Amino acid sequence: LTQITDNVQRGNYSTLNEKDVAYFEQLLGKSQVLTDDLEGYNTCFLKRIYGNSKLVLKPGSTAEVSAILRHCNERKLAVCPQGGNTGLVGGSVPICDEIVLSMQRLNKVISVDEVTGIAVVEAGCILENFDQRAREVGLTVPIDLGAKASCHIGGNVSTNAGGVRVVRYGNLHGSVLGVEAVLANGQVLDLMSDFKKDNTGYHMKHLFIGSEGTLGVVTKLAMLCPHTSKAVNVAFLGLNSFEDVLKTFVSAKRNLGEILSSCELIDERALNTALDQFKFLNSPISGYPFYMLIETLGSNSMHDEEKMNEFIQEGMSKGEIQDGTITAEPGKVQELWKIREMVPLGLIEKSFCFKYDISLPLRDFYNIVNVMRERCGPLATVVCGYGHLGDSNLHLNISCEKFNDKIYKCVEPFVYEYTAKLKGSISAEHGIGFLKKDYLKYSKNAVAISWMRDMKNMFDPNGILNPYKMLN
Ligand code: FAD
Ligand code: S2G
Ligand code: ZN
Repeated sequence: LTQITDNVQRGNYSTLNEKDVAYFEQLLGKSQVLTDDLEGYNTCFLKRIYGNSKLVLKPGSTAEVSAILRHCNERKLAVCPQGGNTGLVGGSVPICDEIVLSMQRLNKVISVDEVTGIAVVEAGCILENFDQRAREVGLTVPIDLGAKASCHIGGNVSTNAGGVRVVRYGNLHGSVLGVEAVLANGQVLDLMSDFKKDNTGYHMKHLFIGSEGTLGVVTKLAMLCPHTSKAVNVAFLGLNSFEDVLKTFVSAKRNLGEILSSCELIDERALNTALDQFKFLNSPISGYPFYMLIETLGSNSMHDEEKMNEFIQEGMSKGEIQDGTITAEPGKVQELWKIREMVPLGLIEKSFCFKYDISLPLRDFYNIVNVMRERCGPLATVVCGYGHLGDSNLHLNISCEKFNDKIYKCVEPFVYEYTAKLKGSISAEHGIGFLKKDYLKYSKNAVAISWMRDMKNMFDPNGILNPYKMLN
């Protein structure tokens, strides 16, 4: 089976030896140093990359991460930091025989302050666990995505993940107050802060948000967590055209205003694929070309329900919304969200899927789905679009029986050239990783990329942190 990584030239890194393993075992304890059954750590979520790591290390503290990196830097051993391994761009698994640095044991929620809303958490904390702990004091983590049961908050920060509530909470650059990271030479960079405002010098924490493990290993975070909302309403709407989708989005912003917390789009093929693959899902409506999941988070149920009803009535009276259901009942809310969460999985359940995560100008948001359906013809089994309409972030998915060069050449680099022509982003929220690094040039110019390389060389002169990723 030819691997997408077969033609990668292994960098001139040292090869692991027994003395290294002995050092790590003495440092971490034997049980935290794995040398077999590493398949899971070597396999990316989309099963497109199978690394060849011979060693997985599971540090339990910042000091241990520091000691590991110091050793690897001196020995020039390549390292692949790994969180929940739910990344979709091949960034979280080794490409050759890099050591996997698994953050899973650095998973403590250190503190959650219900007065300031500030939480301090270790990078390897699973997002859902972090959110559950925050909810104990009436707070919530300002990011939510379908991988929450497995992804780590450190992985979310390292990929600058977006998710379904960017409409409400913005992205992580706004909610991360402080970062602790360990640099390639083992130095601990303490950029932690308990404040929203700290205008002292360069704002270095932002360098680690979205750096995908290439500038340092994030070990701790300070996050601003909003209060949970007393009133949660979700509408699941059926619409006849993308023009109606846009009108409904504008109306939602106008009529729901400050309580609008999510605006997701699912097209008919994306929905039907999920419903076909997962019989436990049940959609309250069917038969429309487009669906929108719109959520509000507010403090007054009566008031919010009234606003939501008026918004939908108006849309229906104008013929922009054809059908829909609204609910505030927690079980039903969860059921509707489950539909959205299972959409990406439905497309990879029994097929190979080319997944694109692109930002496009809102008016052009959906055209590319029709263009690709036309261009791929019978080569594809499903061509569909869904995603974060509120952020202008489309997930174009092109499924086929199995990977083949014909369809590959039909879709890439066409999708990226199309995106670049519209001055869009070739990666809205998933990052670059290994799979998209050849396409970075479609969204960042040569001068910017050269400065990125200089920064990488300054932070990691031996290039041991997540090599073969992000920058060619
Ligand atoms: P990993 O996959 O383990 O790693 C991701 C990258 O971060 C790698 O480059 C890795 O080296 C680096 N890294 C991980 N931890 C650290 C650390 N502590 N320090 C330094 N570098 C680190 N993404 C979105 O943005 N929005 C979505 O809506 C979304 N939905 C998803 C739904 C599903 C069902 C799935 C499977 C994935 C989804 N993703 C989404 C993609 C993925 O969940 C995110 O990219 C997530 O942030 C990855 O977190 P992780 O802990 O799994 O990181
Ligand atoms: C989403 C998840 C993965 C994908 O569902 O919002 O980010 O691209 C995606 O299907
Ligand atoms: Zn997404």
